[in-house]
Amino acid sequence: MRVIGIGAGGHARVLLEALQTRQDIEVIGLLDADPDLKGAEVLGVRVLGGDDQLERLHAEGIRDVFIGVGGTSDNAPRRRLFELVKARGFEVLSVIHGSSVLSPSANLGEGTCLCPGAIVAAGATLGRNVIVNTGAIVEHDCEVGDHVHIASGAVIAGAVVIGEGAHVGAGASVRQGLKIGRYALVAMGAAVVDDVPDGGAVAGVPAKPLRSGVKP
Ligand code: JB2
Repeated sequence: MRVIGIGAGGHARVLLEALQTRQDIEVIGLLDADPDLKGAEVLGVRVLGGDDQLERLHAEGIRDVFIGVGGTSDNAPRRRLFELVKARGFEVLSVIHGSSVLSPSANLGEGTCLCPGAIVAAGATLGRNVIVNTGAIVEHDCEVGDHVHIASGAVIAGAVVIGEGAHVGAGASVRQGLKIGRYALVAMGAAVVDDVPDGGAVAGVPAKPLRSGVKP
């Protein structure tokens, strides 16, 4: 299968390395919004230009992309890219690193990626375009919405519900059974012991609000 990657930065390299171990996949190019990167090579794969290349690539028969743009707090750009490629007729690959652990009773939506050492436990349900980053743990029976990013080393205990587009920062922990709202932000290293409202932001140990919630 011939595949295009969206983005040519750090997250794209993580996913590219995982894909380059697969015999059935050939990453034939990357697209990046930075015009200065055109012609550059990332792990031996050339940057072909920007997202305006998608139409041509589709016409040439490419049907599969991976979304290699991550982010550190705002998941709206990744949602926009997911919607863009779907509107152009592409399928979004779920990149599952060989060192990750995915329970057979867990469910992953389209384009959801597990980075090196990530663990997704029994009965967890993850939506579309989710990142479970390096070494992060999503425990049993969690429900994770579309476009969520669970950053490196974060631990989501059992049966937590995370709304669309939320960001859980590196090394944060979320107590079992809590609800993290849509597009909420959990700062890195936070220990979350209470629900977080839609659009809310929390930080610290135990985590306290940084801003109040906003209507979804
Ligand atoms: O709309 C876009 C777009 N917006 C930004 N389309 C395309 N095709 N590319 C886009 N980009 C490109 O994504 C930028 O020009 C840049 O080259 C790349 C993002 O690279 P960067 O290394 O800055 O961030 P990242 O998203 O790969 O990684 C962040 O998120 C990861 C999950 C970093 O903060 C990492 O530390 C983190 N692990």
